[in-house]
Amino acid sequence: ITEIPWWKDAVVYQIWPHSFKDSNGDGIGDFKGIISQLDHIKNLGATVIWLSPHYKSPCFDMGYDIADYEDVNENYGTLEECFELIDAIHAKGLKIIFDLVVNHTSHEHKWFKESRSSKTNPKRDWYIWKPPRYDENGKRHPPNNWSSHFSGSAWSYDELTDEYYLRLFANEQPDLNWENPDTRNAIYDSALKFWYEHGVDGFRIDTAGLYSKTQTFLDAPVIFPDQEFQPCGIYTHNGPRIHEFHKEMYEKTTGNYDAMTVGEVGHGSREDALKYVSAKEKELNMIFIFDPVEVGSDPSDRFRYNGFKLSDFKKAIKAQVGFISGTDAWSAVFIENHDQPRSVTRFGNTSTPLFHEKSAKLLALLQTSLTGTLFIYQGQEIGMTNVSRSWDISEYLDINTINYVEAFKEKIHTEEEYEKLLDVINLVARDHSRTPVQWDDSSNGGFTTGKPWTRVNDNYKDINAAKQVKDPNSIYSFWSKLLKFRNEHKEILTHGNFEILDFENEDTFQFVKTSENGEKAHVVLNFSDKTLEFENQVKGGKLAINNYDQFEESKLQPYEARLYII
Ligand code: TEU
Ligand code: CA
Repeated sequence: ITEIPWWKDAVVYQIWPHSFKDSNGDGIGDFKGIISQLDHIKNLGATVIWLSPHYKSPCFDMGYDIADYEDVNENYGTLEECFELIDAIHAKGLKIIFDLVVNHTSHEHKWFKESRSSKTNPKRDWYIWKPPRYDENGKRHPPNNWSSHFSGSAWSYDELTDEYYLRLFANEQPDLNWENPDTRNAIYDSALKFWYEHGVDGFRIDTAGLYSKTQTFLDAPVIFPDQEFQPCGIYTHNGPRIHEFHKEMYEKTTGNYDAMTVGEVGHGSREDALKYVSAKEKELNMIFIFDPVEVGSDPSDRFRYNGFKLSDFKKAIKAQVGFISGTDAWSAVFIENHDQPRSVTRFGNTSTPLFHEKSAKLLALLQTSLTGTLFIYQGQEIGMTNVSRSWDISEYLDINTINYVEAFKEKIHTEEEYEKLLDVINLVARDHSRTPVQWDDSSNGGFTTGKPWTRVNDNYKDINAAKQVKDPNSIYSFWSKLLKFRNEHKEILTHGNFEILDFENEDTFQFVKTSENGEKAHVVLNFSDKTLEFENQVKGGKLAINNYDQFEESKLQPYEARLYII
C-alpha cells in the first residue's frame, strides 16, 4: 500500500500568539507562554501546531502585516526564543507549521519603504502602483472601484509620488507584485527557505488564491449598488497565473522538504479546488474552503448575514470535504479559526450549560468524523464562546470590525439598522476568537498576571482548561477521547467516503462514512434543542460514541450526537 504522508493523519492545533498565553506579565501572549502549555496540546491529541504570524509587525492586522519575514515580533520574544520554541515542539514529538503571508507586506517592510520612495526606485515594481483617475470636476479617485476586504477602497493614495498602491486588506498592507520574478524569488528566500532551514515543517498559506491579479485592473461589476466600491474577487481570486506561481513556489521551496502546506483559498468550485490540491499538480497539499464558516453570510461581506440553515450547512460541509472522493486530492476540516466567531456560539447553542456542553461535543463529533486533515483552533477544545451582546462596540478592536462600523456609520442608517448590525457583529465578528484563552478561574482566566491586551470573556470562571482537563465528562476530555477514537479508525473517519443521509432535514445531520474495505460509521447529530423521535434507518450499527450517558435508542435528546460502527 502507498505510504500515507504524515500530514494526512495530522491533527493541527492553531495558536494565535497574541492571546494564547502570556509568560512575562505584559498582557500579551509570547513564545515562552506557548512552551508552558505544550502538554495541554499534546494531551488533547494534536500532532501539529500552526502558529499564526509571529514575525516583526506593527500589528495593524495582528501580525498579518509583516515588516520582516526573518525577524520576530519583539512582544513575543527574541528570534533565539523562537528557535527554542521550534525545538521544544519537536522535543514533544509534535510538528510546527508557520503562517506564510506573502500576498502583501506591512507598509513598514524595507521593500515597501524603498518602493514608495520614488517612481524610479529599483523596487517600485515590487508593489502595485497606479495613477489616480480624475472625474469631470477634477476630483481625484482611485484607479478603479475595487473594494478592500476590510471595507472602503482597495487603493491607498501616496502623496509623495501622486500615485495609489493596491492593498486588498488594510491601508498598512500593500499588495506585493507577483508579476515581478525578482519579488517572487525574494519571497521564496526570505519568507520560506529561511524558516525551512530552521526546521519548520510547513506553512499555512494566507490568501493563497489572491497573488495573481488580472493585469487590466478594470472596474469590478456592481454587486452592492448601495456602496461606492465593489468586491473584486473576479479580478483577484484564482487569477490567470495563480497555479503557475504555486507550482514555482513548490518547486523552489516546499518541494525540497518533507513539509505540509495548507492554502487559505476560501472560495471556488470543485474544479478550482482540485487544481490546487490534486497531488499531481505539485502546488498545495490541501486548502481551507470557507463554505461552512460562511453559511448565512454573503461570501464578499460577512456582515451581510441572513441566518443559519442546517441544510445549507450540510451542503457546505460536503463542499469542504466531499470534493476529494475518487481523486488524488486532500482536504482540510475546520469550522473555527482566528477569522471566525466561536463555532459553539455560531453553530451550537450556549444558552444553557447543558446545551453548551452537548452542542460543543456534537460539533466535536462532527469534525472528528470528517475526511481530511483536522484543524482545531485555540479554545475550541474547551468550548470557548462569543462574548456577551452587552459588550460595548468600542471593545471590538479588530480592524475589520472597526472599519466596517465606520463605513456603516458614514451612510445614513437608522438606529434600528445599527442595532441589527450590532447583533450580526455579536454573532460573526472575528473578534470573538481573539479574546485570551481561558486557562483557569484565576484573574484574567490565567492568561496573564498583568493587564490583558484585550478583555477576557466574562465566562472564564465557568469555561476554562483547568476545570476541564481533569473532568472526564468535559468538552476537552470528549475531544481527547474522539481524537483517540479517530486515530483508531483512520480508514473510516480520516480517509473514508462521505455520504449525507438527510440533506433536507433542518433538525438532524446524519451521514455515513465508508472505508476502502467497506467498514462503515454512521453519525447522527441532533442540531436542534428539541427531543426528536428517531428510527435508525442504517441497520446493524453498534453504538460506539454518545454525548449523553442516559438515552433511549428511539429518541434523540437536544444536541445528542451518536456514532455507530457497522
Ligand atoms: O484572511 C483572508 C481573508 O480575510 C479571507 O476571508 C479572504 O477574503 C479570502 O481568502 C479571499 O478568498 C487572511 C487572514 O486569515 C486574516 O487574518 C488576515 O486579516 C487577512 O488574510 C490579511 O492577511
Ligand atoms: Ca508576554
